[in-house]
Amino acid sequence: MFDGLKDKLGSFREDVEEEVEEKEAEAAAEAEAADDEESSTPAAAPDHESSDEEDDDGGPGRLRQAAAFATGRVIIEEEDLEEPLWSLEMALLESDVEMSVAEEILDSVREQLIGESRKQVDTTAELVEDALHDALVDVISVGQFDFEQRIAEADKPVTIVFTGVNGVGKTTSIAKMSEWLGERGYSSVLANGDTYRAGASEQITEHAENVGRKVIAHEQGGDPAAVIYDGVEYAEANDVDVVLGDTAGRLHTSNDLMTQLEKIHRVVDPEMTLFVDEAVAGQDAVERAKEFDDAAEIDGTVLTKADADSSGGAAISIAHVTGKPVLFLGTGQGYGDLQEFDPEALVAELLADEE
Ligand SMILES: Nc1nc2c(ncn2[C@@H]2O[C@H](COP(=O)(O)OP(=O)(O)OP(=O)(O)O)[C@@H](O)[C@H]2O)c(=O)[nH]1
Ligand SMILES: [Mg+2]
Repeated sequence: MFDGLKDKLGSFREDVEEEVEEKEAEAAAEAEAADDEESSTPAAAPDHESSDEEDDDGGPGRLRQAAAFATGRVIIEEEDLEEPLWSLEMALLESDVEMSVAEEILDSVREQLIGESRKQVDTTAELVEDALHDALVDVISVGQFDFEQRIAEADKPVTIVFTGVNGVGKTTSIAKMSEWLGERGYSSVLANGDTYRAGASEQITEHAENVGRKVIAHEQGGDPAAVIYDGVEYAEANDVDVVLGDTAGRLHTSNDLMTQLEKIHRVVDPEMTLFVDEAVAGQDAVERAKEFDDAAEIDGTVLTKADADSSGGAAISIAHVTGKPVLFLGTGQGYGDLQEFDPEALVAELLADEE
């Protein structure tokens, strides 16, 4: 998962390390040269007081560097980061990280690294890692809330509606979510709001049988809101905690989507509407998330097929672009392959040293 991105973040760390090592070598050479000068030309008529500002022999930067070197530190300056940051930007964009999100990450890393010697500095690698960690966590964790707690606190039955384009994994995610909830002690019923596609009912029924849940379905062509409503009635009558409502895959540009989701809202007032898309779709998934959120406010995203995604761009960008959190990652085709999205854990993994 996200291996390509992981490699690229590793390269940034190496780039900065290289720059700093070069700088250290220069500062060391300079300190040596200054020593030599001092011992060979003692008392060179100090007719003016030397200060950082007035020093024109190599500029204040060199003096500061030499001083910093004497204390075992090297100051990272803007120019040292220019090339590594440029490479990082290219790497993020290549990884399908959305432009504004990449810029935010760069600004944050730049701000945190420049002038870094004033604090107690560890190794350059640690510095870079901290800066990347903070920058990534900031953009990734936008809007995060505790999903399980929200389920626990909501009035029962809790209705969750899943929306998104064709074939991204909505129905599979519903079955996985049902498992996930079951493991945490919540019962659930599946409602087939995809009354549009032929075979949708059979498909969700098969998933439901596999995970041992009840499905509420109507005839093809029926009203999705009515199916989900029946799901809620069934849940109320049978003390079921959660109603998971499927919908037909459709384009965010379709007026139908708005009309349908609006009707579902009117009829069953769901606790959450989750947008489902596939991580492998990269920028397209980010675009769609934004458009779905504009068309029919979403509460969060389920990002499927993360197991097949090496870029990580969608996972990094979606929350920042929509202002709504990524809540789950689909990590395979099994019913257990749904992970609660944990920004800290994801960033830790992205920045972990190669084995
Ligand atoms: N590798 C992988 N495959 C997944 C994941 N989630 C779903 N899939 C696969 O994606 C395909 C489509 O999944 P569905 O659940 O049918 O997608 P959908 O959004 O309901 O599709 P429509 O109802 O046609 O709009 C299936 O073959 C799933 O097994 C995942 O996290 N990882
Ligand atoms: Mg489906």
